[in-house]
Amino acid sequence: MERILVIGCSGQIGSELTLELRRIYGNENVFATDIKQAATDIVESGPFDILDVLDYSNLVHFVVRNKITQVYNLAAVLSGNAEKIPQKAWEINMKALMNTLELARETDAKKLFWPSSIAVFGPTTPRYNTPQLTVMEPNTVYGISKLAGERWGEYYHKRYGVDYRSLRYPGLISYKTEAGGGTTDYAVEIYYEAIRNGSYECFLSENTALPMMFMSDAIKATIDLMEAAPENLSLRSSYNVGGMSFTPKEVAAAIRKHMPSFEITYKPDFRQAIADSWPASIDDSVARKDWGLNDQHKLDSMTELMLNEIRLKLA
Ligand code: NAD
Ligand code: AKB
Repeated sequence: MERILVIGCSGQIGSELTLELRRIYGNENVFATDIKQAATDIVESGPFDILDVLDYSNLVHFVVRNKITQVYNLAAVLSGNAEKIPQKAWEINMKALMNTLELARETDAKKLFWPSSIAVFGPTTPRYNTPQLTVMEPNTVYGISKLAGERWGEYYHKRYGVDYRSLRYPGLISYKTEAGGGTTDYAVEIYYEAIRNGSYECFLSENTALPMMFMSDAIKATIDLMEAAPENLSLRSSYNVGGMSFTPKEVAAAIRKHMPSFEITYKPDFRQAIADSWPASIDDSVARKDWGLNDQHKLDSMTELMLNEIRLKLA
């Protein structure tokens, strides 16, 4: 029986991934942790503890005491926030990863999921249909930490047999928990503001295309990757996953199909330069071939869901 530790269960991904893992593996086998309080549904459906991934000794004790076999490590400072505190963000992002790699080397928690990002690519990378293997010269501290992290993950797999697995998530869109300080956050905020105010001031320019994925597709992809037979995984760096690609102007048009009076204005800030350095769309054919990536949502179906769910949530 797998016993699973989720680090970062209170964040945008963790708040949904934890519940799905509990549905599959049983509530009592999924240990939710974070440095901040979790949502009521997580606290009430299974074990929840405050745990700092940067505190290695506590982490090891927790894992041994609870006989953990798998770890999903979601703790990180995202791209927009990282640019405000570059040295600190590097320290946090790398230590959070290295502690769980060491944990996997030293304990029975041998299987580790750690998310990478489209931020591993940079301005010299081919921008459209970005290949799995290509030029990678990220120019953000977040992207540099994700690229270094991928290299360390592959190294621990080859050198120490750690069962490290990873996805290069695009921008993730969800209604349960608001996004945590990234460049793709506009694509979550826009739906909230549409319902709250009928308008949105976007921090990216109207034609900035970025790859995105709806949260339920991302969670399915994550668990499918973790459940894939090891012999099917040709990559131990991180898999491209693309989902869909759209611009702020296109999301606004999709929202107007349901709310004709919705208005958008554009006031690009420092995150524009980050978005301009990232791919506009992603080639994820290796993930499709190796372990059957099969995402469902496109812009229109996701927009309808987002508007309906946020309307209910804010009512
Ligand atoms: P988030 O900021 O919403 O959540 C991260 C969680 O980690 C927070 O609840 C935070 O309290 C927790 N945390 C921070 N420091 C911690 C520590 N020292 N110990 C324990 N917990 C700590 O982020 P998210 O959007 O859920 O992203 C999770 C992971 O996925 C990150 O590695 C991020 O880089 C990656 N990712 C996210 C996206 C996206 O669009 N959401 C895209 C690409 C990659
Ligand atoms: C961010 O914008 O920082 C994240 C990501 C794509 O890694 N959403």
